[in-house]
Amino acid sequence: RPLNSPKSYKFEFMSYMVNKAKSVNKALEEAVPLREPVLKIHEAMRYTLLSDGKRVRPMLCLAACELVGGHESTAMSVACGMEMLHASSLILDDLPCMDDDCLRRGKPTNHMVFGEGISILASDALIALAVQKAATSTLLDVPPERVLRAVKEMVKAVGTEGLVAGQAADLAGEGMGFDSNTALEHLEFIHIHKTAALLEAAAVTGAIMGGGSDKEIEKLRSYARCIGLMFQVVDDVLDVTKSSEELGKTAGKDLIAGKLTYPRLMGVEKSKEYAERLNREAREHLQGFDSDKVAPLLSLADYVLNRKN
Ligand code: GRG
Repeated sequence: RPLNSPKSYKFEFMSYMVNKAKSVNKALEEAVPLREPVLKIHEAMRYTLLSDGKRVRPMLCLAACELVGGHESTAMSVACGMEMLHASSLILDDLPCMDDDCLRRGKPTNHMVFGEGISILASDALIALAVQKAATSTLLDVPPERVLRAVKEMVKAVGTEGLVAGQAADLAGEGMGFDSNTALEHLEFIHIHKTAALLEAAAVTGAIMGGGSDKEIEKLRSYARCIGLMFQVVDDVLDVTKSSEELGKTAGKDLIAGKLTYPRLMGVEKSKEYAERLNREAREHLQGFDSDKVAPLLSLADYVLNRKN
């Protein structure tokens, strides 16, 4: 199939995603098996971890590992760990004291089903399991220095240099007034920490496990950071186009309160241009890699830019 045909290219990527998601789902199921006696805490962990997600973070981790010459199995435990950290953050994000959501991935949120107490514990346990799982990679033929470096990147992406920092800034900004400059800075800080940090860690840990050079690891970090920001810009644009409200009109004006979004700050057209620029930047960071092996990551960038929901 010619790779320059957009249709066949998309199809190739979709089947790549589906295949990677299948192997990740199998490994996740094995990582949190249903045990006797069935405990509510295990059910709660499995409920969110195994529910229908796109598995973008593990896919990114495995693709980065393979890009630098490693094998899928080398990074699988770390890839599963990345999805556990993601699931943990989704559970917390949905709590009444955070975003207070009742639906996630088409199902009632974790706290709606299991109650807030068990839900918080399931989130904590998923972080612990993520680190435990990644650490077991030492049983493979991977030098322990690599495993340690990967674990360090994983936990960094969760704490006050990652998810926690982004969420804290999000909470602190609620109801605050911003002028257009500080608003953009604040929004970018939130997304770099809440979304890009975990995607970055996924790509970086994959490259570390696969034995990538420092230069390769940093290129993948920059690529994933662009993907993370682009994801949020596209998300905001989709929200506007879906609700068909002309939020773009407020661009450039002082923002008193309400949810900060890119269309609100720069208008819909400029937001779309920004997303396209991030896509170009993401691709530039991949220059110099093997052109066949880099195809999944190039396609992922296009997929994030062009998704419709
Ligand atoms: C201590 C783990 C921990 C977190 C504390 C609550 C919190 C801080 C951060 C929230 C982070 C968060 C939920 C950000 C949103 C990230 C995002 C883009 C979610 C949607 O990702 P997709 O589209 O979802 O990959 P699926 O369902 O496909 O996995």
